[in-house]
Amino acid sequence: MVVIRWILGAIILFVDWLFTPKGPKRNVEQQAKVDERISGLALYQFKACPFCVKVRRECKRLGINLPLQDAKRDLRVRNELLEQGGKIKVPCLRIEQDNQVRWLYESSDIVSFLQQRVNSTTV
Ligand SMILES: N[C@@H](CCC(=O)N[C@@H](CS)C(=O)NCC(=O)O)C(=O)O
Repeated sequence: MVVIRWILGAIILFVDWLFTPKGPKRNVEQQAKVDERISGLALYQFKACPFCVKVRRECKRLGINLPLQDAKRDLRVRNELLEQGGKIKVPCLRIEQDNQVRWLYESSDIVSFLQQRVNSTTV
C-alpha cells in the first residue's frame, strides 16, 4: 500500500512538473501589489497530495508564491494544523488578517478564495 501510494505520488509530481502552468506576466510594481494582497496567507500541505497539487497549480496560474508548510514531515507544522485548524486535512489555507487567524479547508474553496484575492487587485 505504501509503495503504491509512493508510486502514485511520484506520477502526480511528474505530470505536474511536465505540464507546469504558466503565470501571468507582470511588471515589478504589479507583482508587488499582488504579493501584498496575499501577505498573511500560508498553505499547509503534503507535497504529493493531488488536492494540494491542484492548489499549487492554481497559485502558478495566478502568479503567486504562497509560503508552503509541510504538514506531512514537519511535526511542528502538523501539530499547528491539528491544534489551530482543527484537523489534519490538507490542503488548508492559513489566513491571517487584522490580527485574526482563520483556517480554510477544501481545495476548491481555497482556489476560489485565492482567485478572488488576486483578481480583486487593480493591477
Ligand atoms: N475534499 C478535500 C480532500 C482533501 C484530502 O482528502 N486530503 C488528504 C490528503 S490527499 C488528507 O488530508 N488526508 C488526511 C491524512 O492523510 O492524514 C479537498 O478537496 O481538499
